[in-house]
Amino acid sequence: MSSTEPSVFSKIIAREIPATVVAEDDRVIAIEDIEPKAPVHVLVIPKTEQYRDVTELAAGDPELLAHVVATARRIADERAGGQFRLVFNTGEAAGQTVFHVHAHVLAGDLHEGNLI
Ligand code: DGP
Repeated sequence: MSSTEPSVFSKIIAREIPATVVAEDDRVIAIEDIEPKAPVHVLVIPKTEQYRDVTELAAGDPELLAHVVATARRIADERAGGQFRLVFNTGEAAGQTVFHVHAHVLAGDLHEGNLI
């Protein structure tokens, strides 16, 4: 993400790009992943794009990180009986493609084949 071009997630938050929104409040939005890797695959995204990854978010706004985790918990409770995997890809070599911090909430019939 360059500092001048909004991230794809900022465009979704601004409703410039469509997405299936499953939860939203003043600080985060949760959307269905466009390429689901599990029966439940939701992204929980802080609305601010000032943090590129979870390490920056943890250092800069730990309360917002806790809110991301609590939102993931609630979605998993509602949709997957409370059992879930929470993934923050961190860095290009680790599979991160969007440099606007986001949590993958994965649940339902997880196995090695749908690890992201
Ligand atoms: P990561 O590889 O951790 O940076 O994950 C980025 C995820 O974002 C990836 O699973 C696909 C998803 N994604 C990318 N573009 C879009 C989009 O336009 N809409 C939705 N819903 N998801 C997207």
